Amino acid sequence: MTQGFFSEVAARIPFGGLGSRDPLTYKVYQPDRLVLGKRMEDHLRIAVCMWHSFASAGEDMFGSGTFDRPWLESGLDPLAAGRAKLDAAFEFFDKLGVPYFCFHDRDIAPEGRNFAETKAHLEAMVDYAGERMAQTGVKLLWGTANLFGHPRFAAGAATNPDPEVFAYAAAQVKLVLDATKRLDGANYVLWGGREGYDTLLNTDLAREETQLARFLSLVAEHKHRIGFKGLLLIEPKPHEPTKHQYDHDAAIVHGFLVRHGLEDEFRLNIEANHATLSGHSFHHEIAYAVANGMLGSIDANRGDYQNGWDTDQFPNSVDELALAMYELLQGGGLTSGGFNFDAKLRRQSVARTDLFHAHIGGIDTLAQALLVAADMVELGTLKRLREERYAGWAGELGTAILSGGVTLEELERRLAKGKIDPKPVSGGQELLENLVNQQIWAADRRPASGKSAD
Ligand code: XUL
Ligand code: CO
Repeated sequence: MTQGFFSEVAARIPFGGLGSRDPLTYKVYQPDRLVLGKRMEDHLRIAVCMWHSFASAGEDMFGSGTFDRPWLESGLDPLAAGRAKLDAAFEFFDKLGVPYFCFHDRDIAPEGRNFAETKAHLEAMVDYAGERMAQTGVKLLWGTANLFGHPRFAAGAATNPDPEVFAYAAAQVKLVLDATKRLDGANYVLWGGREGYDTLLNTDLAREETQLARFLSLVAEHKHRIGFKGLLLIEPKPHEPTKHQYDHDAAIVHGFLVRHGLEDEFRLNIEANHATLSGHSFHHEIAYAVANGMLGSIDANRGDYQNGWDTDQFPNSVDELALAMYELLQGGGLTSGGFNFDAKLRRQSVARTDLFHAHIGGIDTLAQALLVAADMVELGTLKRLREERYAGWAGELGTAILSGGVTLEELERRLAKGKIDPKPVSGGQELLENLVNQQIWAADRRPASGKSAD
């Protein structure tokens, strides 16, 4: 195990169980524990992101970096600093014991003086990441291109009024998709960083939609040309940084893809805090994606109910996550996607060890939510009540309606004959809420002490 930046953590974080007093142990997460016949690690496919955890020093719009991150200090040779950043990151992934990581091109490789130099930087850093991956066994969940940080993208990338910016963004995505394939990444993500508008006064909506569709078609074509086997994922977000982001939420992205015949090429990367920013719950966004065969991967985090912005905190609510996890399990679970911690430390969490506390807490929350959701699946209560609620649709009337066998006139005739007389039925919401809470509170699933359940 590499030593260096996280020497206060000597070895891999062990399972300690709920009775453990050691904060640097997992209380619930056990990679090998079987849940519905599958290892916990294979259900969750956890990833750590490079941007918040290794490429940010904790700056916000009012102040500079606060974090203790020696690889980000000013005055360092950019490529040497880039290698140190990857050394620190892989030491962390390995000690945390997670199977995956995610990155933007700019997280691992600095922009050069021109495109050729930027490309050379990226290739050097991708090679270096490949070495670290081989050494630690940590894999790439997804790569992505940063098409929002540089001033050239201030008016968008694919949706920019200037086709030269479109070309630049396209070339950048090509390089990162090629790199993701080279690193055997499981997926490639497109978050529409500044694809949206600050004001409608200078914006041609129809034109920008056409540009975005063309861009995504080019990406899908390139994926097939190079034989990349992973999923292409679009990450919805309703606003921030622009006032209105085109990829507003799961349903809007889905509609866009269907309009442009791209629905078989892309899946969704659903982020919890983006869901709540769009006025939906995370539960809703997952349920929508599952119901429409669009679920790809998940960015795990949470917002703050007092604030209307993307606070990207680490998830800590089993109550909320269990419901999303339940929909996910009902939909067959993740395939090539995973749970990526697109989450950042608070600015006062300056110690490097805070990265461990944050991720341990987030991972345990996901693990506990998985256990609760698996219990709900096994018990089948929600499924049975849901099925009973729609049972009428399996009868003669329901089948006739859905198969197109009746007209409005026929339905009116049936009503007139007094054959149809619907009665209100309880939706049972409070009962269902109690059943869910009962599962969340159930004590018998919890490992009682520091002993591993296996
Ligand atoms: C921004 C965000 C991004 C994407 C990747 O809100 O979530 O970090 O996940 O570009
Ligand atoms: Co994200």
